[in-house]
Amino acid sequence: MLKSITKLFVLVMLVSLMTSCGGGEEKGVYFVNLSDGDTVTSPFKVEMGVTGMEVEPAGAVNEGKGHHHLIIDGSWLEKGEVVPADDKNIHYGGGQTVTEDITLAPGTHTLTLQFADGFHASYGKEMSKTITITVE
Ligand SMILES: [Cu+2]
Repeated sequence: MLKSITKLFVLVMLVSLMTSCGGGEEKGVYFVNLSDGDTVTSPFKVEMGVTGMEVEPAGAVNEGKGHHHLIIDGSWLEKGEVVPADDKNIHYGGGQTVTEDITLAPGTHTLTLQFADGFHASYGKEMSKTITITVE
């Protein structure tokens, strides 16, 4: 009896250890196809990745879910701040993770990925990533 309880205990410990490893995935966003310092030509493709959260279309606020925004020559937004909608702040409210047609003037630009909730309220710096690219 005691032996089987010990076995069960060890099993439970192992399972919880494995689960916590999987759940310990760091939250963040990243550019799948671009790196800091890259040179591109317009129009160019931007693939957006996220870890620790899930992409869903805009409309309702659900915990742990949201959509991507691409901020051109701007900065990440404080948690709770609503992402503006203009030609420098592009929403992917359909739940898109890729855009094929970003066109920018030649020169140096920053691209910021900002993850935000279903009402477009920023998840803050933790859920953002900024890179600098050169457009030829
Ligand atoms: Cu949005």
